[in-house]
Amino acid sequence: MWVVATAGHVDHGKSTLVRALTGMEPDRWSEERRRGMTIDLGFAWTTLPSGGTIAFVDVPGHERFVPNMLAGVGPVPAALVVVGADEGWMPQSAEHLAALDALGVSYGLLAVTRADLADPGPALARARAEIAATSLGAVEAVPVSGITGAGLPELRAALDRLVARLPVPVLDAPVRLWVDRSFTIRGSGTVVTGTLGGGRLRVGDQLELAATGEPVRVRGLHSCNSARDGVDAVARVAVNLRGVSRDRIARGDALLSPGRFRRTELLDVRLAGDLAAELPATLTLHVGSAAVPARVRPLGPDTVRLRLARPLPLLIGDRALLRDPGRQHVAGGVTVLDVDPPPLRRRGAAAARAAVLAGLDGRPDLAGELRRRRLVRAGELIRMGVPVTAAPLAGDWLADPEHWRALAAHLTAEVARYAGEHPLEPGVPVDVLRQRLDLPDRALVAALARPPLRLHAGRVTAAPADVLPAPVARAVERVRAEYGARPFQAPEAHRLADLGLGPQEIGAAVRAGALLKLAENVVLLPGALDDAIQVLARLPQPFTLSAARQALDTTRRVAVPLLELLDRRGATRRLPDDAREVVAPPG
Ligand SMILES: Nc1nc2c(ncn2[C@@H]2O[C@H](COP(=O)(O)OP(=O)(O)O)[C@@H](O)[C@H]2O)c(=O)[nH]1
Ligand SMILES: [Mg+2]
Repeated sequence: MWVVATAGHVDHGKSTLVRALTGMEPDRWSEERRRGMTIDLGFAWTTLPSGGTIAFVDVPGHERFVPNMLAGVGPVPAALVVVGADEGWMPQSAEHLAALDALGVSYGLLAVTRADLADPGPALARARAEIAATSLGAVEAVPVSGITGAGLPELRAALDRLVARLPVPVLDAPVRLWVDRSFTIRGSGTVVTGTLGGGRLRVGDQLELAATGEPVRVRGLHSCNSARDGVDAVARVAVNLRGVSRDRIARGDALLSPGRFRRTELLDVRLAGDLAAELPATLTLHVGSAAVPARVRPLGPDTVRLRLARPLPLLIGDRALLRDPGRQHVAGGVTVLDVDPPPLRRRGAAAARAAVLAGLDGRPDLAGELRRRRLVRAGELIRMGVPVTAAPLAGDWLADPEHWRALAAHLTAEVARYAGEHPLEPGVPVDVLRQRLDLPDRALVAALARPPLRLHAGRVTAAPADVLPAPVARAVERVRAEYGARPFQAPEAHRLADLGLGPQEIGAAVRAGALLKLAENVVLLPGALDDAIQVLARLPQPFTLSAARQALDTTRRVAVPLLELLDRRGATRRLPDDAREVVAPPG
């Protein structure tokens, strides 16, 4: 299916033409039919000569209802511009065309209606020239009469040629269905309709209400009045929602693929045509079917920051329109450059921001976003409309390569600084580094701690474990000199204190493999374990604690924890009668 919106001045024959093409009544309201004037959007569809289905979103032409018109064309990529042959180019011909141009609509067709009432030539020439100057470019033009039917076969053929040129919809795109109508059907509950421009919907799908983020489930789907299990873009679609009351969803809201959009109230945009300095301070932003008041803050000559009265699910590159409801004219188009812009707090921040925006064009650019944001989650970027093609560094974090290198250098410096401040600690706790580098996630510290840095037991260290602070190394040397010949004599607590070996120093020496700790304040030199097994293996097996103590020429203070350590290592085995035997004599 293809969807085309009408455009043009009131009473030029848009609804009549849609009626003639489809046999359906686009003016849904009795008031519209009584007054003979379209007030709100109308929907009708037909089969083209090629066999494809075309649906029309018929818009009101009256200037009072321009917001309704914008809600209709916002999500639609193609337009049928209608100009009356007798009246020719009129104010809302111009305003509607300006709106299509602002939204970047680039596929269209011109129908010069009421051709039975006047020579269509002049109106056709003028309209074609006006259209050629916009995003629509050169369009086919067909004179028609909605009353006599003259020209309708030619118009149908031209519509077939138009839809054949329309871009192929992206079916794996996330769904953002802008709601243009919502109503209740007895027995079914809430139904919303919209133009599905990309992606696919299935009965049972879970979606998100844009206004609140609330999850909703698709209970039923209709397209062109027939029930469907699934609907692929492009299509007019009616979605029956489970468990959503009618008052919670209305025109301007949207149904979204979960997790694929961020709701933004603050965005930076580029103006197409308008000068930032000349815009009023408050305007209405029209995008999709939504119309939201926006505070305008000029940044550069053609860039502004918008603060919306309520959040919208916008993506980088979205086209929208700023309109001044008071002055009743189209202010012009905008392209969304950033949906998560930095706050402007410091002096000069606005000017700096303007300089950044000057280099953006609304095309999502991963490398550029990383450069500007430095560190960002992949999911955040996807929700801004930036395709993520790079692998995350940790968790789902991505970083600008240059920033990442700077962080790694900073981390190395902090590890060295901390080692200087706390020479006896086995490295810097990960959380301390996370804070010092102002990182949002511990996983990033781990990812940055690359060799020669090491991450062990929640700490990052630069020094290999066997490098001891000099005073500790000297103390260990003294122990070695004094006790090397009496390997099972542990220095007394007061001797350790004299040597400057407190609990922290002993801990550092043990981690470095320079001392062996048997118990609090009981240390031996590291070779003592192997030596002890040699000695014990020469005893008659099994042997008692007392026999071991004598053979090792030591005290219970050392022998008890030493044997227990050997037991734990599996070198000795403790028997039920408290005697022991050597399990694996040294080879
Ligand atoms: N003679 C003639 N009258 C037309 C034609 N198209 C529309 N009209 C009449 O013009 C008036 C406005 O038409 P309508 O379709 O409501 O215009 P819209 O406001 O653009 O939707 C109605 O009275 C129609 O009957 C046409 O091609 N020929
Ligand atoms: Mg109408």
